[in-house]
Amino acid sequence: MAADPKKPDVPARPEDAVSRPERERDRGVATRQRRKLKRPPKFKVILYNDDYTPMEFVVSLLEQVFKRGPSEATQLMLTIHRTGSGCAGVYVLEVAETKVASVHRMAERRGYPLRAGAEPE
Ligand code: TYC
Repeated sequence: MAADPKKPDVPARPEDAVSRPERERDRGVATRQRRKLKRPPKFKVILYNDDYTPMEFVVSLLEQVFKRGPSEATQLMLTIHRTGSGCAGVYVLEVAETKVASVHRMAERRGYPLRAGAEPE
């Protein structure tokens, strides 16, 4: 087929070289697919009470791992101590699992039986 003199075979602007949906994605324009994306599910990190882990250790762990302030960490530790468990924080799954692993690693290093777990929010 002969080349159409009205249609240049090299695009005048670089963005004309890609399909319309690709251009929209590049510019962050909302597409049907994008609007359907949901926020990732969140998980509570639960700390469980036990009879052996020192209160001060739980408080410092709530400060270090879960970024709680000193008085908030103390209140939360006492809630866990009295009720048997409590939510230390809410995170996406990978972060929640990392926090649980940190709790277990820090407690085991000191020989404490402190347990934590992640559960859907
Ligand atoms: N019950 C522990 C004690 O009396 C304190 C404690 C609080 C342990 C919270 C674990 O998740 C916990 N020393």
